[in-house]
Amino acid sequence: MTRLSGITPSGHVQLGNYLGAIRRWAADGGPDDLYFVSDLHAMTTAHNPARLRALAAEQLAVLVAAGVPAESIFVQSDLARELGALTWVLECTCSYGEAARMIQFKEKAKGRAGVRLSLLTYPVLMAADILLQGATDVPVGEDQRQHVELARALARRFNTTYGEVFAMPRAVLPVAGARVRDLADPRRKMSKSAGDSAGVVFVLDEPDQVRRKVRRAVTDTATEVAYDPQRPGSANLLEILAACTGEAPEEVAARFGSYAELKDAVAEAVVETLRPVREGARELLADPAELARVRKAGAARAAERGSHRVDAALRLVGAGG
Ligand code: AQP
Repeated sequence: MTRLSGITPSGHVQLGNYLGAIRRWAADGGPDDLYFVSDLHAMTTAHNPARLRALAAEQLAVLVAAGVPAESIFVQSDLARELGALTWVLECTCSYGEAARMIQFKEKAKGRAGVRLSLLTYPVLMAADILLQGATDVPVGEDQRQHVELARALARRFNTTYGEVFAMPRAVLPVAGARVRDLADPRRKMSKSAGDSAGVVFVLDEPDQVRRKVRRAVTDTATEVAYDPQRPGSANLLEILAACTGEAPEEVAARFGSYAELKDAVAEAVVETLRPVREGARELLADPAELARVRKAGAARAAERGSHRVDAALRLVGAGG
């Protein structure tokens, strides 16, 4: 079984990415699991090249510092040649109607001017990500399920039309991690690309920034601290603290007499949980030669794992040498 998970450098890595995904990748990953920084996917909407490069480096450093095995990490664009060729082969296997049916495309393109063609075709690049690496299990949320189904349909069609090259992938439920909501607007999830980052704790934030953001978190008018999912602001703080301490949110709630005390405890727990990751990532970012070494080794392994599939696919469609 090969599980493949990605993180898109669409903004600075935030606490939800860490508690909901990265921490799990480090703790529960199997020997064949793969993790990648999907920088090519961050180009489907307007982007800034220098910022994209810096964010991809930051994510790589955070993954390594968080304890995700370095040998299982790679940056997507380091495989741009293999992925570009495979995406083309898969686009030639995919109908326009299939791509245009993707709900994510319809939602993201709606009402927008100058929509990039890549917003329509990125599920095919995602299929290439999956099929190149021979991934069998792709942990995704509901919103990405349709894309994994597309990858599966393309793999099956290719294999029956031209010859067996690809393993059949399936969407699997991600290991349940914490769902973190925005501290300033707990009705929405914490996101790295949120327009207003007042309620977003970034993994590389300095401790004082973390404390400030947590102290300003929106709670509710009730005075006693209790865990009630209908009160999203306070529930969010209790869930964050519980995720940091490994307890249940109800258990945590019983310890506090006021929101001020709770916020202090949440701030300290978050600062301490993120400390080793922040310090490790900053150290790596300050050592570009070491970061480049890690990146190059990951790219070489990923290319070695996947390039025979592109070669075989090209040969079978009647292309390539
Ligand atoms: N708030 C969150 N709580 C728990 N888990 C979260 N994840 C993201 N936000 C939260 C998980 O982080 C992993 C990597 O995320 P992604 O890069 O694939 O994109 P995303 O889910 O869309 O994350 P963001 O931060 O919200 O990015 P933008 O702003 O670009 O949309 C995934 O496993 C995700 O579940």
